[in-house]
Amino acid sequence: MKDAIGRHLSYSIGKTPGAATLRDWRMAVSLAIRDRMADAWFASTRRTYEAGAKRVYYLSMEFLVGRLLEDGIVNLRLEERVSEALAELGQDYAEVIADEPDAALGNGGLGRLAACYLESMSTLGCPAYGYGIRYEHGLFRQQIVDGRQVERPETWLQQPHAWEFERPESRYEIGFGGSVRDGTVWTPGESVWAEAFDTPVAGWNGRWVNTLRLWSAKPTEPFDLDRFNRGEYAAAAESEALARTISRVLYPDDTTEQGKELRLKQEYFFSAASIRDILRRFESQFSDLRQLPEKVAIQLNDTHPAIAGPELVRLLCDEKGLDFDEALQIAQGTLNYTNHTLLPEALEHWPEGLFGRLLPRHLAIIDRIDHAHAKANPSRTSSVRDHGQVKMGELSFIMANRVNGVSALHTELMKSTVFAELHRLHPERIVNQTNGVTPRRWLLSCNRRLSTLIEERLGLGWVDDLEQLHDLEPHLDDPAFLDAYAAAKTANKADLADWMNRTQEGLTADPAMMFDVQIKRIHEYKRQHLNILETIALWQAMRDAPNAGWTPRLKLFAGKAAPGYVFAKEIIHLINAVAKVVNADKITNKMLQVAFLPNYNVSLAEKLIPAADLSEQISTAGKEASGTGNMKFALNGALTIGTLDGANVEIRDRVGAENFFLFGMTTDEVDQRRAIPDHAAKAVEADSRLARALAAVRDGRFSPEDPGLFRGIADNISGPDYFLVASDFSDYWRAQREVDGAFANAGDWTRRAALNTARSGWFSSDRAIRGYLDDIWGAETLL
Ligand code: GLS
Repeated sequence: MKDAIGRHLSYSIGKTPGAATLRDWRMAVSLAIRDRMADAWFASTRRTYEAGAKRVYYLSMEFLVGRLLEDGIVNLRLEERVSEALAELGQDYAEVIADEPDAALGNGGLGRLAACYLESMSTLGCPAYGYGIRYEHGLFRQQIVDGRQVERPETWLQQPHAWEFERPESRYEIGFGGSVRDGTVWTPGESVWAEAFDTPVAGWNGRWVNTLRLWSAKPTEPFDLDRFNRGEYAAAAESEALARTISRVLYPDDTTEQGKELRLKQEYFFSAASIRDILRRFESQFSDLRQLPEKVAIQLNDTHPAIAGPELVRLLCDEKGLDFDEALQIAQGTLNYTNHTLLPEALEHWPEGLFGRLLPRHLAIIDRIDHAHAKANPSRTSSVRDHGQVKMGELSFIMANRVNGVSALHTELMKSTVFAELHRLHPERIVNQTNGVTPRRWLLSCNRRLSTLIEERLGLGWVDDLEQLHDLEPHLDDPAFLDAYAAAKTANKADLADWMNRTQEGLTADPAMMFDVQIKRIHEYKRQHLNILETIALWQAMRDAPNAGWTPRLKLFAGKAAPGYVFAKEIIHLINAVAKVVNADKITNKMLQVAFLPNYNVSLAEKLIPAADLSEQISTAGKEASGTGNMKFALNGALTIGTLDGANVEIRDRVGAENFFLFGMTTDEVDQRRAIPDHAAKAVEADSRLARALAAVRDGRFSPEDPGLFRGIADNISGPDYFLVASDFSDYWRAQREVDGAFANAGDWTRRAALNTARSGWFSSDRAIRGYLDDIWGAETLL
């Protein structure tokens, strides 16, 4: 290992040890680890060809992979060798690992799920490819300036990326716009190249390695030398800049017409390139396109790649010469669709004008698909095109062999709400696959203290068979085990507290406090504002009775708000404003501290989750499709305070109701409550704590220099309150006080935390992928 690192330092990076920077060392180690993946990578491909096996293709706008070096080292079981080698070379292992920038190619749970699934597919030996976009800047980097979110471009690719292989020979010309002649001959008005970059994804023990193939946009028109020579430098580079725009950022602000167009271009760009690549690979091995459903399963991760359906039909008809009905049947046998949200604003639809301008041939194909479907299902009343919009959820459903939800509750709600009619017509099509998380990253490597303790008791079999964690339960009768479990948590908290106290102004975190954590995208349905309101009420109650024996708490928040989502940004501002006041209050600040940690990403989650005592999963029932953070917390021994929403329901069933703090209305109760006029005003009237906390927000207690600053939030909660913050407040307060009481009994708390770990094995992404293999893809594993 030492030689391998040394060789890369000299011959790949071109530095001597004396001149090498931390980045140089990190690059050299990364290349040495990547080398060790190569043989298994080639072998995986060879075995897939030899077996004539079915391949799985996971198309996703997001792959939130985070850092890759530690993942690679852990999965190849090279940790000791690397840390020893680095020590001999005078380098610090942890520093080298931490030098890697996060690949922030995703927004939240949907993108992280795609990353966990890729890793699990490799662990299980399922031949698979991830297909997405190689965003130059990924999701924005969040800074907090004067309490407010400021977005800065993410710069992860400004330095060479150690893990990828550029494949200039694998490129496809992707067209947009133009016109259609004779009904089928599409001549695009402009085009770009989609060029492939491949990253190997190694599973546990490095026995199988799959590929993440990300597309980068390149100009088809070379740089304009004539204009350059005339001194028109900017104009000369214009076509290149325009082409690159397509793979520049994740989720461009689509509140403008240009933003919408760019987003649709991105979706077509990566879907079309992927479909062509899939067909090319298929045809290199098989000759009959009718075999496609037998040899290929394509998973559409949400509706973002939905255009892959019409594109596949188009290629089969217009380019391969199949007739339309046959092409449609082949495509429907090959494609599957995962729905990740029921929120109407997140279910994609495109204005027909824009769609027809950019993808004229596809719009005609969508109409034909829709007509064929309506003909076969005469009782259907809805259609893909509706009120001048093209509805991508409907399209995805119609084009899919299987459609899945991501938790039991969410799947049932899909059947009874957004897809009620299509479900009636195709009652066998919707299936459930509750989400999962990879135990390699989310326990073994992020929580060394706990995973070492588990290894001492159970060995390492649980790492790829997570249900084995059940075998911890007998150890809970051993006081030494519980002490060690508590000690691991305390040490994780101490590390986090040290780091936060160094980096967060005004904060004095103490590991003896309860670490109460809410980390996720900032959204009204996730109700960070319910949490901060309860924080305010708690602070007021503490000030009233400072000696009432309060359980000391640190409230931790992190998460990004979409740049155009004004209310979510106000919530961030309010949290920071409350933190400033509360942390400075000498009466309460030994009992209550609040922090908003900037730039939430995968690496920050890896720090926070192992140190959490309490996991906040407090969405309005029916709104959180599943959640995956909730699973990571339970696995790492945080108790959940949560509503009956998404996968919380299943977590509670498994860890036991007595080890979960339930509060709030159910999905049905939410609907009933919303129907009551003035539901919020009534709730405020009935709860004096809530009224007082709201008054403090409204009257500028946290913004003395601008007293009206947060009035909008208070007015929303006591007015329309669509997400029912006010109506759930009292019960949330009650559950939080139950948490206080439980935390005060340290021994019992530890036992309950350990039970959460022991009973979370079902939430492994290996289990989820087995479910997809059996119920959706009909594919075999080769290990
Ligand atoms: C999401 C849901 O909001 C989450 O509840 C879910 O866990 C995740 C993965 O299935 O998908 N849908 C979405 O649009 N973003 C998400 O994170």
